[in-house]
Amino acid sequence: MKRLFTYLILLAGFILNCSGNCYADARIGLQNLKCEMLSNPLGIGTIKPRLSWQISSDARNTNQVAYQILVASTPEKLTAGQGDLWDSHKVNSTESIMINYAGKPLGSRAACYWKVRVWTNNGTTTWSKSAAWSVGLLNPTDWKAKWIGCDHGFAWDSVSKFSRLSARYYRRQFDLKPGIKKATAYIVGLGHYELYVNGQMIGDQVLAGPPTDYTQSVKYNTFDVTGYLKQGGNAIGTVLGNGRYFTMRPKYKPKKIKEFGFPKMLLQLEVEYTDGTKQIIISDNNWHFTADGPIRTNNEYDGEEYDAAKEFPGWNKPGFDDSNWLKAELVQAPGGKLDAQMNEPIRIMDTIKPISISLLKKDTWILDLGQNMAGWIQMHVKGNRGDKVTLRYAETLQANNELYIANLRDAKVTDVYTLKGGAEEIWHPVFVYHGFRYVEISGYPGKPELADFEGQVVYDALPTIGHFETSNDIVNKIYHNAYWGILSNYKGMPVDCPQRNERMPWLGDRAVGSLGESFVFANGNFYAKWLDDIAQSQKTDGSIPDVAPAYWNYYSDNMTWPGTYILVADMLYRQFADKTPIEKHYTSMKKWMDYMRVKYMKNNIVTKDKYGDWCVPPESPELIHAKDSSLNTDGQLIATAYYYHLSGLMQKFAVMLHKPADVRVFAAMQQNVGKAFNDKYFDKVTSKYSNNTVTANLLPLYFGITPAANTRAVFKNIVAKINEAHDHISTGVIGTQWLMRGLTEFGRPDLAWKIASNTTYPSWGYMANRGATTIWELWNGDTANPAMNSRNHIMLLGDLIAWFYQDVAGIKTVNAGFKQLIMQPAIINGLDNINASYQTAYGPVKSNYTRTKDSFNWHVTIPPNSSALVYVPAKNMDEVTEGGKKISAIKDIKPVKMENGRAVLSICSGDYDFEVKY
Ligand code: RAM
Repeated sequence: MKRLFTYLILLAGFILNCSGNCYADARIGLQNLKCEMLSNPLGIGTIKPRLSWQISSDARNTNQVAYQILVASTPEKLTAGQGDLWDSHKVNSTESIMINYAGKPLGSRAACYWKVRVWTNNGTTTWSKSAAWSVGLLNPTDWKAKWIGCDHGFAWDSVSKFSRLSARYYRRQFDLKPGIKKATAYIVGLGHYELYVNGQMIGDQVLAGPPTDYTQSVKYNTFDVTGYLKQGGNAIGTVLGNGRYFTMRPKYKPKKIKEFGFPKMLLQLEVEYTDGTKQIIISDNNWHFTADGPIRTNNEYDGEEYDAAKEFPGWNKPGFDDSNWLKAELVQAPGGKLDAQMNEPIRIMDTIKPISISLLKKDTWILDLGQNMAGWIQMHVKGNRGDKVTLRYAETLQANNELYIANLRDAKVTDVYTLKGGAEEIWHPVFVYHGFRYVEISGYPGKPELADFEGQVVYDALPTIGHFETSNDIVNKIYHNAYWGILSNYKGMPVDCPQRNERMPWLGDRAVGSLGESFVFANGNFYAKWLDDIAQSQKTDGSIPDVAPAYWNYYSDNMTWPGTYILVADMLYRQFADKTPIEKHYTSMKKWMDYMRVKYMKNNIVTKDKYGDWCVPPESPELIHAKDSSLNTDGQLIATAYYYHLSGLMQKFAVMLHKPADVRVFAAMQQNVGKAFNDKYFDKVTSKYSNNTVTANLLPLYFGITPAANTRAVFKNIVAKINEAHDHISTGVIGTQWLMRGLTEFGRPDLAWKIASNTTYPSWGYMANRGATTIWELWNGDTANPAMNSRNHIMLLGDLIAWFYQDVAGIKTVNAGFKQLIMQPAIINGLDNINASYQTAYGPVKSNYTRTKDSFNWHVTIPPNSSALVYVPAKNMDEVTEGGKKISAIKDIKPVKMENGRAVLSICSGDYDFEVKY
């Protein structure tokens, strides 16, 4: 085969020329077809979805040169090669992710079947396997269903600070004709729902659907239920739990806690027959309900109580006698716009076998899962009708082996299961979750055995896409703790912690953490949804809260927490090449920047802050916050530095969106703010900012406020300050967001590594050595006041995880979405081995290296249709071999230059084994 194609890309100022090679026998294929980054896109909320695919190839230098997409309205047409909705024909393009659908206009309910084939420099693929998506109900008039519910409690309920509300069970029976072709169910169940058709549960989602500000947006789910229905009598059953709709603490602090109301639902089942006719079953007052079922109460903070003796077998099947059930009431809609859920559902993602069970006192046992987690316990139990098992959850134990619950505040976190008796019973709660490692079990009939319990780990179904392992055990343990911390706190929104009476989506915790997380989990849709939550919580004057959805009312106006709105939009673009959040939110972001400027900026200094450098290691072990002013950083300095940094991002967004006037405004703003910042906080004699904390110096240095001539001196002050702290961390939530990357960028990755691998206080390793299996809220989490001391909080991770991937493993995107990479692992004494991989939208990237005193071996994988500049540590080009050959003899590798002890090489896709012998 002849060379087919040569293409040029502009990469970090270099022209790379990745020319194709002749692999006549190259096997090239297509995989992972995705629509809107969702693996199962049913009932999506857009008629202009974006399509992506991955190319697989056993040849190096495989680059797409053209593609053809076919979209058909039926699988048969697609098989026959008829793209009746869209035939893109051959499009000469290297783009393989986020291709905008450009076929016939789609409408509500459109079913789309699609496939793609690509031409590459190494040959042409056959058509991919087919994939599908469908469109949801886009117009309000598509909805014929009515909201039903019951806007009051019952005798056994209580609407008080510690609310108790039983689950509501709804059912409807109906007849269907023969010849069912297709049936689709659309459902909203607030706060949470379970859906059954003819006795079978639909879907494997749990804690469905996603939390929002229900007065702004209400998410519906779509299910294909064709296979569950039959001609004749059918039944639908739903169970409604409280979730965040009926809040956990009603009538308690009305100014602080948002209340929505009693659980309610909307359901529409659309049935199509083979003869072309249609039938629709909707929620209305023909449904029956009861609140007197087995789930007696469900409260996210306090737990779930289930009385199996109150079960009513067959309630969700046809033929059940519901004559003593109540008639469903028509109720007010929650107020928010009906939107399709476009982020992954929550599922049981993992299970854990407990490691021990021990008797605490008569009839009371302590179960240890060995891992702090969020989810619940599934229990097997056999006993008499009416036996009650109580499960209480906690993160740690007291010295006397009792649960330590002081840090849960007033969350009762107690599940109670009442047995129906007879055969073995298996149970777990469904509308609440807990954050815990230990479970206290009391009232269990007989002797509970380890095998009777299983931890079920519950979080958003985001695939794990990163792997990071080093030769350092403590760093590996920290990574493990971070991994568990991150997943524990995905609950349809990023919450701060999963255990105490809080669990709130605090913005500041994710400012930079979300970037690190994006290397570990495919969180693109998740964070895109959260940006919508944030936008919906913006006040008309522009103010953005610290918690969004604003279940807690915290419009405190500061730069660091709300600023996450802008940082996350940038993250989604960089990591996933998703430009939509920037387009969608630009106006609201700008409005917020203007609001903060007009209201709080004086002489180009932002005069308002709230949290400072939250949670620095304090001067004494029991404190939550340092009182010693030399440890804290001036809040106005932090706010102003963030204003500068965020203006830079707004400038970048304005360039992307072709808004030249805004580009000028934000550029001028940056200049003015930067100047005022240096005038106010920089001491030219000592090169120290303000009171010389690491954070005070690091923010201006890393953000580029520090004049070029002073950067070395400022960096020296940072290093001196860290040395003064015996090479330990002294930053809180804010400083830690830039620390590891800052130290690395200015030439001290070794110091960053020291901080990352410390085991003495304060450090992530200290937490691990004190038994932590997640990350703590406080550096001194083992000694501090329990009032604010969660053991599963991830805000103190700062930029650690991003740094692990970007700088330690050396996997970085140049622009958006890893089409072009910079592979530049930091070389650190004492770090001998890295084993890292990351699934980009193009496919897997790998960076595995081993360093000995006389050699450096580095395995690199770059996925098809992307390219990289690799930085191999070497004194000169000749020292570097690949696969045992000198690089000058390998045509796939283009030497670019020598730079700071690195041979910089340009490579395209494929596997490479670099070696340097010293
Ligand atoms: C606490 C939580 C949260 C943090 C806020 C400011 O309630 O620790 O994570 O963002 O404070």
